[in-house]
Amino acid sequence: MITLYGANASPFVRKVMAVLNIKEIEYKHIPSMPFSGDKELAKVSPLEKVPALVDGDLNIADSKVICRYLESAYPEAPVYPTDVKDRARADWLEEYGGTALAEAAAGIFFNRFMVPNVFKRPVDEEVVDDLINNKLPPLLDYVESQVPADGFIFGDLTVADLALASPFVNARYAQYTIDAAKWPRMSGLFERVTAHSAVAPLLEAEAAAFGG
Ligand SMILES: N[C@@H](CCC(=O)N[C@@H](CS)C(=O)NCC(=O)O)C(=O)O
Repeated sequence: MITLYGANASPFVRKVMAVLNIKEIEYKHIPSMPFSGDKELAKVSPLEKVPALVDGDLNIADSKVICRYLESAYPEAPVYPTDVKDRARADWLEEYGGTALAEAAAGIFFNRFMVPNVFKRPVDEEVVDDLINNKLPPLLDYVESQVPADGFIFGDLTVADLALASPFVNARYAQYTIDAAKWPRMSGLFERVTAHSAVAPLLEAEAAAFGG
């Protein structure tokens, strides 16, 4: 049986959990918290980041590595497009969602929630303001040019949709929502991803902790 390590409110852990749900793979979840000196996490995740995954004698970390492994090992219910160019574009959007976009969108959550509650430091609203008003808008402008007005980016829900939407679940916990007047496509995609049957139950489970 697969074991997944990581706090379910991480945008990266949520992405992997959604993939496991789409593929209907049973797994055991160990709710490891990064930044906590968790010795068990350090054993399975050398960089002490979440997620990490163990499948029999295989131990890997990093959501992109994990999602690719799951796609290869459990090909039923694909989570990446099969066309070579679509696949490359999906890989790029996953990269974009997991780097600059996550830093800005999940960064709002990090600063408003993690900083006071986990690191016990006061919230610096100037940092949050910079993320919301300077960092995020050009990133969202680009995303808006990449996503469809209806449905998902490649027809069925893929990792590309999950990677772009997941950081905004965190942002929403920190009172940020995508302005539908400025970014109607991404706002709509976010609503569709979060309502998807592979994602909605995850958010219900998180809601108990974050009022989601
Ligand atoms: N590229 C990694 C990023 C994972 C990541 O940064 N996870 C955060 C939690 S959302 C973490 O574990 N941070 C702990 C740290 O940076 O020490 C992935 O896709 O899995």
